[in-house]
Amino acid sequence: MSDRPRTLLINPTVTSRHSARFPLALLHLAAGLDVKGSCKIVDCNVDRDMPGAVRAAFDGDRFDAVGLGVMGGPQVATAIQASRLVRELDPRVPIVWGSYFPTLYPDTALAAPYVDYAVRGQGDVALPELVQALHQGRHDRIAQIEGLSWKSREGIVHNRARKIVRSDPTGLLPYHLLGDPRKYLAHTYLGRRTVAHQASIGCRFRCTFCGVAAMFGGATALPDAMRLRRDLNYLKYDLGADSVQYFDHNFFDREQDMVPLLEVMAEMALPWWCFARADALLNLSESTWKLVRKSRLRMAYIGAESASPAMLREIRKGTRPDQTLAVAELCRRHGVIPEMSFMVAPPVNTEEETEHTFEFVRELKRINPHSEVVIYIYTPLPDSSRNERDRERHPSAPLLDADGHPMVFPATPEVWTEKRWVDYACHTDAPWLTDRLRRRIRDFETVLRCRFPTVQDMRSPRWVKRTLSAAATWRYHARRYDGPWELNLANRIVRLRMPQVSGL
Ligand code: B12
Ligand code: SF4
Repeated sequence: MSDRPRTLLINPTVTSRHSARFPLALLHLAAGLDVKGSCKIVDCNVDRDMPGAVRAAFDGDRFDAVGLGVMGGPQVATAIQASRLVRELDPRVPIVWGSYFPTLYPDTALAAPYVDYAVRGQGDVALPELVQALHQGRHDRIAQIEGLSWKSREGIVHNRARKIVRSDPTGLLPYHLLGDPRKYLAHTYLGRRTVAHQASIGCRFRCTFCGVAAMFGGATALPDAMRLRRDLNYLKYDLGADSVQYFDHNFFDREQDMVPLLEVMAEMALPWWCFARADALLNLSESTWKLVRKSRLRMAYIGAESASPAMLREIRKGTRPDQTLAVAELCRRHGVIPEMSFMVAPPVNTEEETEHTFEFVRELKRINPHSEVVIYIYTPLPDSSRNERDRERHPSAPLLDADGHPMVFPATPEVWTEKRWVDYACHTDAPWLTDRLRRRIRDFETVLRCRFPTVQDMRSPRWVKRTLSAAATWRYHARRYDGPWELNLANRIVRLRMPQVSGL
């Protein structure tokens, strides 16, 4: 083996080829690994024959470690499949899982025989340190690597947590490792060649339900304007991108820090989409809004979460329902579409909260009919998976299933692949829901989706959307959501798009 460590990074399949975007996590890791070694990336969202692609990666090559990014939900099954195959191809190569699943559930990930190491939180520095130690046979260093969980003879060891860093590779991300990066540009509502980009890392808030708070512990790191200019120049002029989807966990941070970034974006004038908070947008001054308009912000995904002030307090969201309504109006004035996400059916006051949210959505639509609405089931994280500090300061109430028994979360990745747990991870079902409420939520969503088809649906012709909207109008006005058989039938034929599953 050469004296430079070599790593294989795998993005197990999680979405359709059409929805595949830059695997930004693996590109960030590759930038760190490339400093002292080299690596290869296999993106199974693009290489649809996952076993074939993994086998081909091993053909004539050897690795010090294989890293897989694993998000809870449908990716757990494909990560298991890829990890088992890696073990078969080279039983000696250590397998490392990183991303949200092993961060939230490190013991569960390490319960699998095909996972040797779990990286909790950011991997940009932890993974290169691990690979270097493995390459040099320095197993004594493993216990010092912050953010790492691993198997010792005595059992699972969780090393100290690692602080978030804005790793700043001197150059661009190593896009060339993906072959031709242009294959990741997609035709979306924003433009014909939309690119995915991440400017800042983390989020300074600590909402109890959010995986981002568990991953980054309420910290954020912004890029400097020069770096953003360099990145956007490359994406726009070298790759030909005409619009940007920012994956930043929470784009609008403190106003004074955002202005230099918005100035760069206004120069580039690439229509964009981002995650944002209602309070941050409401606090922007008129002059900053002018920059936002100039930069061509088209849509902001805002976590409205709930119509109930009490629930918003309980989940420590830090925003209020009146701010959700106010930001819908503000966005209307500035020509930005607010894409509002709600979490219905919480474990307590389940039906009442849900109906209250339906009414609130109607109010939102009245204020700004262009608001897009995404509805999830509120599926809280188990206390054990929250960030250590938050767990101690604000322990959450125990979760009970429909029969009042304490919920037991899966102890192996395999159990997380069962439909009920995939649904839990994807916020589409929870054990405390009754069949009646499940149907009620589905029916409300159907009526709403038909009445107000999303602008993100590029596939359905305009006349189809108009016809469906007209067909759904009487139900929406009369609040007759239950059993919309005619809309279900029409939907089966045209299959309206669901952004909560496929992204933009
Ligand atoms: C892009 C994306 C997707 C894409 C996948 C990518 C694609 N299209 O090709 C799609 C749209 C498919 C998707 C789907 C889902 N997603 Co998603 N997604 C994201 C998003 C916006 C960006 C991820 C990203 O690239 N980040 C940029 C990189 C740089 O950061 P990172 O991923 O955190 O990576 C760092 C660390 O995690 C770690 N790391 C990551 N991988 C690895 C691998 C190794 C080996 C190591 C060592 C370390 C490591 O190091 C990285 C670099 O610092 C995040 C939110 C966010 N801003 O991160 C949500 C997010 C990851 N998704 C989330 C969820 C829940 C989902 C779903 C499972 C459910 C849902 N309802 O959204 C669905 C599945 C839907 C389905 N198919 O049924 C949650 C996860 C939270 C949690 N509790 O687990 C997030 C955080 C959104 C949120 N705020 O809730 N998603
Ligand atoms: S919900 Fe949004 S604001 Fe709250 S911690 Fe998660 S990313 Fe940050």
